[in-house]
Amino acid sequence: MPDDNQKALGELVDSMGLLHDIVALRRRLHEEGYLFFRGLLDADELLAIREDMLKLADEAGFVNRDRPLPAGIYSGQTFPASRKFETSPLYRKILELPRFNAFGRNPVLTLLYGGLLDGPILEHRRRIGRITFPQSFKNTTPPHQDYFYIKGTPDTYTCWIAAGDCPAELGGLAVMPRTNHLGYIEHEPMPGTGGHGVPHDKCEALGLPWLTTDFKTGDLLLFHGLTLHKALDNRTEDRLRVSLEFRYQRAEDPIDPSSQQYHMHGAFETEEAPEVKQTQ
Ligand SMILES: O=C(O)CCC(=O)C(=O)O
Repeated sequence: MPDDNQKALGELVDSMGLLHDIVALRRRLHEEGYLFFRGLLDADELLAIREDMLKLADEAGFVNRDRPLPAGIYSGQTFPASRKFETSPLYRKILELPRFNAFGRNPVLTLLYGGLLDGPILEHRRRIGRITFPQSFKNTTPPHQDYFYIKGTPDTYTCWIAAGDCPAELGGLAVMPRTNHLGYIEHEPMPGTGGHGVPHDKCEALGLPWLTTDFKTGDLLLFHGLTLHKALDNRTEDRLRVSLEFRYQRAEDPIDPSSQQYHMHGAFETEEAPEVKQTQ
């Protein structure tokens, strides 16, 4: 059974109407800790990335071949007990995909962040292309602030992007607005997950709502490094959730060396650097 992490969810506020007003967007980002843009990004490009990722998942045996590949239906094959998605050969291959890597430098994101951060920006090499399996609730990303993992500067901004429509039951992302003003909150080991986070009851005690939406391909959610956020459970019977993360900061701010490496650097079984020809 999923835990209670889907209850009492409010709706993200769409900032598309402020796209012409960068000062208002900066103010809203500072006040709320997040910005959401419905349909800002190129949906065709995202669907192509989704297909690239699903092809790799299919080669690894995780996609049901009786259904069209883009539907992303899970085959039911389990990971060996000793291996997590993030250290698997499949994930490592995803991190090498040229179209996925190039998306972090697309002009819409680059111009938007340049405006929001009001100067030269740096995009982290630590890009993430995630596949989340249905009914795998212990792997649902717990509430956390990215600063705990990303370090460097708290003024790092994450983009979370669904590659394929992602209604709430497929497990989108939820943010807790205005938590960027609370400073760093202590993170604890989250039993059974292998990761750290802020326990759900501690988050609820803050008295702020969790906000999410039924994400569509092309939507962009971005948030500050101290904004609490969490994944929702993928409660579907058999659908794979496919999502992307890119991170940006001011070029002049401190950066942790791990953000200049591909994600999970040092943790894979084979450790040659993934080759990404177009974007380096
Ligand atoms: O998609 C997820 O499961 C987690 C995403 C996340 O924590 C992030 O984008 O920082």
